[in-house]
Amino acid sequence: MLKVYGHPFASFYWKAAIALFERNIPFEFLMVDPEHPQNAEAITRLAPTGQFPVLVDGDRVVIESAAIIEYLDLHHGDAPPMVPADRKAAIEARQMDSVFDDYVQAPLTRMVLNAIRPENKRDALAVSEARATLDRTYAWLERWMRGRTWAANDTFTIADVSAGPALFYAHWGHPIPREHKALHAYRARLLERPSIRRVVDEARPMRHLFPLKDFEPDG
Ligand SMILES: N[C@@H](CCC(=O)N[C@@H](CS)C(=O)NCC(=O)O)C(=O)O
Repeated sequence: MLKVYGHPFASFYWKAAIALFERNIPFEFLMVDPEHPQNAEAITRLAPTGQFPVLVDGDRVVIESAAIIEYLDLHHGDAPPMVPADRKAAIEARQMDSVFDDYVQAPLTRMVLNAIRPENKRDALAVSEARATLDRTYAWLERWMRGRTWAANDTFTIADVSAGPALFYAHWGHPIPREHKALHAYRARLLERPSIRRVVDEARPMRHLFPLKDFEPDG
């Protein structure tokens, strides 16, 4: 059986888990936390900086959420691929996967990492830059999503797999302006998707771990 190292509250683990749930692939979940030091030790060996998700399939190890999703497309389950087989369509799906990872999830992560530092090591400038990046990306995504159901090619793809965790957490840390109606509607659509509902629900008992406390998530 496939093994996946991760943490139920971690957005990049969510990407792997959503793809696994979409494809109905059973897997053994290996929790990375202080109570499972053997798992933390394993990913330190398997991934360059000890980050997760890490997928182990027999003697094959796959790191990086996008690579894991493509690996599952190729080797596991018979659902439509998360990266479209058509190469032109795949470009848009990969493009939007990067937009959500790099310009939504990444600035939010910078805010979270800043908030969990000791108070005298916090960096207000980095936080305001992260918030400005989110504002610009939200405005761009609002224009992009008008008239669309899903983020790329109008089928559910790796782009939406990334968008689910990124928009869930980003809206919690830095709310999407009310007037971005297309983006709000897209986020709501993502949260209705059973695979995404499932990761949100599995993480629900850990919500107290989220360090940006100004706003309660609506998912
Ligand atoms: N580019 C990586 C990012 C992975 C990542 O940032 N993982 C986070 C959890 S969501 C992590 O391992 N955090 C713990 C750490 O950095 O020690 C991917 O797409 O998988």
